[in-house]
Amino acid sequence: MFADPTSGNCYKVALILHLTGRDTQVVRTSVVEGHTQDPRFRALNPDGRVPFLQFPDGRGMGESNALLLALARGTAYRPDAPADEDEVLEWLFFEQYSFEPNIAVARVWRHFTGVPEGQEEGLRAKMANGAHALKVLDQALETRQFLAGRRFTVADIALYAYAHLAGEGGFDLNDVPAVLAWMDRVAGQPGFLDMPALFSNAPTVNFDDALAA
Ligand SMILES: N[C@@H](CCC(=O)N[C@@H](CS)C(=O)NCC(=O)O)C(=O)O
Repeated sequence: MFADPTSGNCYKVALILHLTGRDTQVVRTSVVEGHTQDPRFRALNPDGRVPFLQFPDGRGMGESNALLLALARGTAYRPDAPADEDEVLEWLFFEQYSFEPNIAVARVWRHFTGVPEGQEEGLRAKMANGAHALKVLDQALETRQFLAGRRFTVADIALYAYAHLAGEGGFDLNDVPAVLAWMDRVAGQPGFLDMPALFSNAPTVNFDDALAA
C-alpha cells in the first residue's frame, strides 16, 4: 500500500488490513515531499493521492472509505443487514463530504504546512464547518456506543481517523464529550493499534525503491 504515515485516510486502510489479519507492505509516500506528484506514482494512480492499494491480482484502488468497505467485506466490520449497511454508508459519505475535508485540511495547514497565502478565510470556514461536523458526530454518539449497527464497524474506523487528529487542527475535543468517550471505546477494540504503532510495526519500503522495482 502506498501510504503517508501522517495521513488519517491512510490510517483507516492500515487499520482494517491489520484488524482483518492481512500483511501489507507500506510504501512510505510523503505528501509534503511531493511523492504524490511523482509521474511514476501518477502512472499507477492518476488521482495522485494516498492511500493507494495494489491487490495481488494487480488491481490498484484508492479512496479510503471504498477500501474500508472492500477490505471488510464478509467480516463483522461490515454489517450486511440492510438497515445497518445503510447506516454505515451514511456515515462514510458524511465523513468524506462534511468531516474530512474540513478537519483534515485544517490539520494540514495548522500542523504541517502553515496556512497558504490568501486562505485565511478558507481556514475560518473549515474551522466552523469542522466544529459543526464534530457536533453532529457528538450528538449521534450521545445515544449510541458505536455509529452503525450497534457494534464497531468501518463507520467507526472512518470517523475515528480524523476525530482523533482533530486537536492538531485546533479543534477542541472537550466541546464534544461523547466523541471523547467513543474514541476510548474504539481504542479499546480487540486488535486496535494507534497510528504510530501501526505504521512503525508494518513492513516498510522506501518510495523510490518501490517504484524502481
Ligand atoms: N478521498 C480520498 C482523499 C485522499 C487524500 O486526499 N489523500 C491525501 C493525503 S491524506 C493526498 O494524498 N494528498 C496528495 C496531494 O494532494 O497531492 C480518500 O479518502 O482516500
